[in-house]
Amino acid sequence: VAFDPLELQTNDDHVNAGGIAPVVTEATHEQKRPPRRIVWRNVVLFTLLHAYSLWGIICIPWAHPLTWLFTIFLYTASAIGVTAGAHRLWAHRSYKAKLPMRIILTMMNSMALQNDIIEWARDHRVHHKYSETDADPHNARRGFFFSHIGWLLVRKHPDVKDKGKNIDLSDLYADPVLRFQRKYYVPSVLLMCFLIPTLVPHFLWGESLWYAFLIPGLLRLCATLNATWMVNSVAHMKGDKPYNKFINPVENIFVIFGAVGEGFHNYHHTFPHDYSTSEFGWKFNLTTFFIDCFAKMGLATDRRKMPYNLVFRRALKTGDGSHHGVQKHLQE
Ligand code: ST9
Ligand code: ZN
Ligand code: ZN
Repeated sequence: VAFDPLELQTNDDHVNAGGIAPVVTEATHEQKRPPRRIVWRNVVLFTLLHAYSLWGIICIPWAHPLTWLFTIFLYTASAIGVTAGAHRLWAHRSYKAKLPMRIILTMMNSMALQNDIIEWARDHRVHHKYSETDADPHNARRGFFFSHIGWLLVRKHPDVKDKGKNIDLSDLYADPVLRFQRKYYVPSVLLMCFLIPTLVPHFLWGESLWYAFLIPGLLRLCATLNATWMVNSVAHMKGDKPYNKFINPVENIFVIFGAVGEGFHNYHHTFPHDYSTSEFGWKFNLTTFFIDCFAKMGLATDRRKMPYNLVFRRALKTGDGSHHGVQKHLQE
């Protein structure tokens, strides 16, 4: 029998106190997988989004330079609404945020159009608890396309819903800001993701409505979505595993740049409660810088951080040997 590295898969579960998930081979998964049910509405919408984004790329040279800057600003703001907001604050509770910060993050989050935060955090908790199984909404064992965008184009596997039922979401529903966002999700997206990106360039520096809609609107949205999805696809496939070689998530430099600090994915799946999702502080990690600035203002508190000695011991025990501290230790 050929050696299958995926057989060594373990589910390192720090989100909910669980054990090691049973190892199920890809063959058994495929046998019991129900037929794929394509959601054509999503296929059409995502195809249009990518087509118009290409059009946006072509128009960039004719747009106002302030529109370029504004596009980068909105990319960053909406990305941080996902990373510092939906991900590190709400899905993982890796720090606490006072009301003004929660409101700002929620507005930035609606700009990213990635589902409301309660739904995002629910899927993400399920992703950590049942990584690389059929209960993982974007199970990377189903291939690059599925984990990148395909999972948004088909009905979810029944395991996602069955196993997801047991995930505790009471903390999310207890937050009035999240209940408000969920209730008014569509108007909040219309305002933050489409109206503001289109109207601000038009009225402040006379950009054409069409270019403003196309570039800071659609192209920026498409870019943040793809950068986010790369965490699920690329960062579950190609890169080093300094902390835990028995899981699929990796450290990937391209994802680290695009996802404003969320590409240290081997670290993150090993220590999901670390508010920085990496051991390197502000290095390539705009999100950590953002949270630390809000901490300086007293709006972010209780930031949870893994002490270096525990990270090092873990890397020594289960890492693939690529960890800087482990390499130094072995040379000595
Ligand atoms: C988007 C999200 O893009 C991206 C998330 C990426 C996550 C990345 C994580 C990586 C780490 C963080 C890094 C961040 C980096 C950021 C960088 C930024 C530059 N548990 O969903 P439905 C139940 S979204 C428990 O309709 P279908 C539940 O009862 C893009 N139960 O399933 C639910 O009812 P309700 C924009 C669950 O029919 C019911 O099932 N959004 C769970 O199979 C029905 O749920 C879109 O395009 C669960 N996990 O449809 C929308 N899930 O909700 C796309 C479901 O009422 N979505 N249930 O409680 C859809 O159209 C549909 O969800 C579907 C599946 C077609 C995909
Ligand atoms: Zn992951
Ligand atoms: Zn996470």
